This record gives sequence, C-alpha cells and structure tokens, in this order.
Amino acid sequence: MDWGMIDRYAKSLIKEAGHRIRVSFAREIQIDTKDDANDLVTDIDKDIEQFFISRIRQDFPDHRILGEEGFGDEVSSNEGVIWILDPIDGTMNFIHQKRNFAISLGIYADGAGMLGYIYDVMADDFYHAVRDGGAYRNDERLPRLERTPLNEAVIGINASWVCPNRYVDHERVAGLVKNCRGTRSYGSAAIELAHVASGRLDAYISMRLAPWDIAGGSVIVGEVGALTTDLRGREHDMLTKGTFIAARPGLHETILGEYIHLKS
Ligand code: 2AM
Ligand code: CA
Repeated sequence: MDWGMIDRYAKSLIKEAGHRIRVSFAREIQIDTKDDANDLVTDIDKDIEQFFISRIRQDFPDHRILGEEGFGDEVSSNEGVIWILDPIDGTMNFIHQKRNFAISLGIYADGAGMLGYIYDVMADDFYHAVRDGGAYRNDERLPRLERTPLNEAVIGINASWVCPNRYVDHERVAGLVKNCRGTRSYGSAAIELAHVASGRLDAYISMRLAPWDIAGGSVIVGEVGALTTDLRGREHDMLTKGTFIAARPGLHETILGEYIHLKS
C-alpha cells in the first residue's frame, strides 16, 4: 500500500471539502434533528459526506468507508482499509457559531490507525499524522507530550458529566473539576483531540463518542505520546460508540484511577 500517495490524496480531498463548507455559508442551511432534539444534522453534513464517498469509491474501489451520516458502507469488521469520516464534527457549533467545527478522518488498515486528519475549517488549522511518522499542525511537527500533574492540567470535558447522568458518578467528576487547574469545552471531539495533540489541553474525556468523532484524532494524539482508551482503561474499539479518554501519560492513570466510576 502506498501510504504516501493516500496521504497526499486525503489532504487534498479534505482541503477541497473545507472550501465547499466555507462556500456553503452563502446559502441557507437546512437543519434537521436525528435521535434527539439536540442531535443536529444539516444538508451540508450530508453533501460533504457524499462528496468524500463518491471520490473515494471512484479512486479506491476496494476500500470501505464508515461515515456518520450513513452514506458509506455497513462496517462490522476491521478487515482491509477503512476510511472513518465525520464530515462535520461539532455540528451544533457549525449551526450556532459558524466556527469551531472540523472535518475528521482516520484511515485504518486491519484495525490499525495509519493516517489521521483533523481540519479546523474556519481557523484553517490542519492537523495530520502518519503512523510512526509523527503528528503535525500546518506541517509543523508537534513535540512529544511530557507528564503533567493534575493540579497543573487543563481538561476538556463537557459540563453534562458533572450533572447527574446515567453513565458516570458525577460527584467524582466534580472532584476532578475541582482538583485540576481548569476545564474547557469546545463542542467538537475532533478539535479537543487536536488541542490534546498540541498541548493546549492535557486531557479530553467523554462518555459518548462514536468512531468518526475520534478516528482521526486518535492517530494524531498517539503520535505525540498521549494514551487513548475507553473509560475502563481498555483499548478503544474503533467500530462502536462508547466512553473515551485521551490524556498525557500519568494523567491518564490518575483520572481513571481516582475520578471515573462508571455506573454499568
Ligand atoms: P457531532 O457534532 O459530529 O455530532 C460534542 O460534545 C461532541 O460529541 C461532538 O464531537 C459531537 O459530534 C459528539 N456527539 C454529539 N452527540 C453524539 C452522539 N449521540 N453520539 C456520539 N457522539 C456525539
Ligand atoms: Ca458530525
């Protein structure tokens, strides 16, 4: 497999998709809801996913595509090459703010993350990583992450998890919020992972993420030495929804050991 060629192809596809999204702001965006009233999707999410899929199917007919909006393949095994795509991660930001959303793409071979991309479209920040080749922001290499103690750590976490919820003991999470240096919430898992990769956040935690939210980001943060698992400390399964943490070494153990008690 010529990963260098696939890398160049993916970058150019993502840049073109970013351009299409920016141009789309000139027209009226159609907004729908999915499973619940706050789970939003627009016609642009769907258009962009279809744009990727038609190109990838034309140029890599034996690769499979797992996309959030469901225009790709039914993927139930890790075999072969799988492109895992979120055409717009942070759709609520896209609608409400017209910024702070990203295109997220991970390319996996037999379950191993080979290439990862996060494109923060409005900031024009392009993050990418090549397995065993390092991670980059706008082609500048990101340094390896050092250990940080919890009292000096800035943690990406959504305020929902400090309210009573069905996934996790919220009082423990409140202890985490109290004992770290500060918390931030950006509303896009991909952008939060980009921040972990570049050291702007020291950890990112969520109770409910899908493969396309984290496929690209996992490859990128892995290349700078962050640990990524589910909240039980197990390897994250790239084909199912679940809990997730990405953190600097040291912090990962502290957060899981002392502050996360899952309910089931
Ligand atoms: P999205 O914008 O692509 O839907 C928001 O906190 C983050 O969680 C975003 O990355 C968002 O992705 C993701 N998210 C929101 N609802 C989700 C759901 N029901 N399942 C999985 N991920 C979700
Ligand atoms: Ca999305």
